[in-house]
Amino acid sequence: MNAVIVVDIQGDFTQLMNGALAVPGTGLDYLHKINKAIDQVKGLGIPVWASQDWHPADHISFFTNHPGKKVYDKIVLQGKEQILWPPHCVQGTSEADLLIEPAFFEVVVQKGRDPRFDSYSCFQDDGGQETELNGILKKRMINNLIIFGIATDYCVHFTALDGLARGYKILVIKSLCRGVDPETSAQALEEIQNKGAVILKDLEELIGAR
Ligand code: VGL
Ligand code: ZN
Repeated sequence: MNAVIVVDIQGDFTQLMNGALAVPGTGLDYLHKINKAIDQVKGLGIPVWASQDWHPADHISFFTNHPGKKVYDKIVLQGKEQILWPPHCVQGTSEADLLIEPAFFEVVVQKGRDPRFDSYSCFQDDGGQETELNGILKKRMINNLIIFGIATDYCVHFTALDGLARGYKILVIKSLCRGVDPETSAQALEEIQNKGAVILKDLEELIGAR
């Protein structure tokens, strides 16, 4: 069984909404492409889910919560590199809203809710706390995950890695993803491909591959 996960299509990640962490290539055209893709996969009978970055105002990933640090500085947290982001996707703000009609989604998985841990992955945060995603996938007997959205080099990357580690077949639709940085985005796609993910150019390739 298949499901699509549309990752973090939220105001703060888009140029369209002048977001705090606006990712290149996320204007109105991109939103149109995402909406069209959701329509197409729904037409194939594939359930569409979404993730939503959902941080409290005192979240550890915000540079503003680290006195003396600047935006995009890197620090080490629990032995892992942490980029200090501009405050983004703060719970309850309009910039954290999904830019796609929420009724389109069967399931919306929120992540990064614990102020102490960042969570690029939709499966679990950096403290090891699982979201409900794996349980719901198992319950619905979904073993193929089709992933696209923002950001290629962060949430798409780590959700794909965690999905592979849990034994899912992972397909990423490249033309429907946008990355913070071209270099780390290319590296992310290469890494997940080396670990067994299938990178498809576009949705047509997916439909052809079924
Ligand atoms: C993300 C940076 C910070 C993402 C979330 O969802 O890709 N990136 N928080
Ligand atoms: Zn975040």
